Amino acid sequence: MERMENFILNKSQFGNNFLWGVSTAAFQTEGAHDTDDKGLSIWDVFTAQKGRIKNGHHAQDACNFYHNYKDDIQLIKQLNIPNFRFSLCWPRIIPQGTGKVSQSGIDYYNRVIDSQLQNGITPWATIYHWDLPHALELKGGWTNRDSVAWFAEYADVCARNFGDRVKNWMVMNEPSVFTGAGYFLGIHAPGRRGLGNFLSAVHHVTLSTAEGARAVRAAVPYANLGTTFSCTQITPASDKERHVAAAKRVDTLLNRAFIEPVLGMGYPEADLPVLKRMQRYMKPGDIERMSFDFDFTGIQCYTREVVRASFFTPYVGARLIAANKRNVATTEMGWEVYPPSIYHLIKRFDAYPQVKNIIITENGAAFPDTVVDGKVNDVKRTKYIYDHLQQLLKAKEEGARVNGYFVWSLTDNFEWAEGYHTRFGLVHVDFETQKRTIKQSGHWLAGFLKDN
Ligand code: IFM
Repeated sequence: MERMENFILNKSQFGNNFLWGVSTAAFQTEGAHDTDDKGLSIWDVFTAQKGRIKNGHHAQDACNFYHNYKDDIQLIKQLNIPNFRFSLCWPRIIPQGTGKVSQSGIDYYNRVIDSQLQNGITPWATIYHWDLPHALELKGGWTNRDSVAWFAEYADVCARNFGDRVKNWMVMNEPSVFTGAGYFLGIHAPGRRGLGNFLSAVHHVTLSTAEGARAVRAAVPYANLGTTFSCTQITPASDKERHVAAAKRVDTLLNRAFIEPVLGMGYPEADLPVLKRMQRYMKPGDIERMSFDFDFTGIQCYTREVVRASFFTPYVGARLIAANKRNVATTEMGWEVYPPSIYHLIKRFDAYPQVKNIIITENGAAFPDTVVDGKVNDVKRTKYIYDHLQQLLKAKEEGARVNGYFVWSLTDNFEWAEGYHTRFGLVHVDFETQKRTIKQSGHWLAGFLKDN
């Protein structure tokens, strides 16, 4: 077993105003899938379909955060983590997606928010973390341009109900992932495939990001307002011209196509020609409507990808070389452990003059954890977090405007198509009994964050 030696990072190196936090999402943790008048989400429907989720897992109970929230917030306090990022479940708040608001949904999030504040924890709310109301999917979901108005209505309801106490808001979580996996590859909800579904969803989500932000800004003028992007460093398989060109296309898709329109730059179609087809879904004025001056940009980084050219892959002409074929260390997700990725991405995003402030709104790792004598000795996760913090600090010391780091995740939870097998938590969850056990990584972080 690797030993935790030479751990010399110190919280004070990051500065007094640096934000430390932990992130979760509603569908992955709450459970209580049919409590009160909650509507179905696309994930409730998707997880009920045979063969969609590994081992047939579903999230009807998940971590039962809906009922355990008080105890889980106590755990955050015990870990000395001052900021908690959680998401609001759209069909819990507006069961049919538009129209009637559920008072029990509002009351529930009021309890969750108040409990954080009573414990000295600052709430950070994500408005959309993938659980679209099923009623809206029946009308075309994100492929329907009406989704922009549906989302603005929902964002307004959230901001008006919670904005008196929640000052930190994120509009979307990782649009590249939920549009790519959900609307192009069909491996996430709602399980749709194909370029038409993907491009229309991307465009409407991008418009919704800006419209949702405008709704929050109107209701909570002094909100600290951001949105989050999944980003991954892309390395060409070799310096051969065709691999370098393939890497550039993949980089454009994963790291630029979602943020640049929000920064007012339009879609980067010059470097990824398939994006020209986005014109089919665009209307006059959309370029301006897609842009918004966010207070911060959330970067969520876990790994890097190595890319080679491939004639057989449509639209991008590139394929990823799986980490297990490259003889590198991986996490339980099969993702390469590659901490310099976070450094390079912070520098990249910092280079956009429109990006004012970067917060790492997710970073973490899944490893096979087991409880032995009441302890979880997850040395690899602790080292993963430590090594990423070191890379973040390097970027910060070089002048990058990065001012926060949130670990994914508080507890082990429902990891989408992977089910419960892949554990990301600082806190272990026995899903049979819902027993929580703080892992060694959690104890390490608590010590690191302790005021002294
Ligand atoms: O669990 C997910 C989360 O919902 C979004 N970001 C990546 C995490 C790990 O895969």
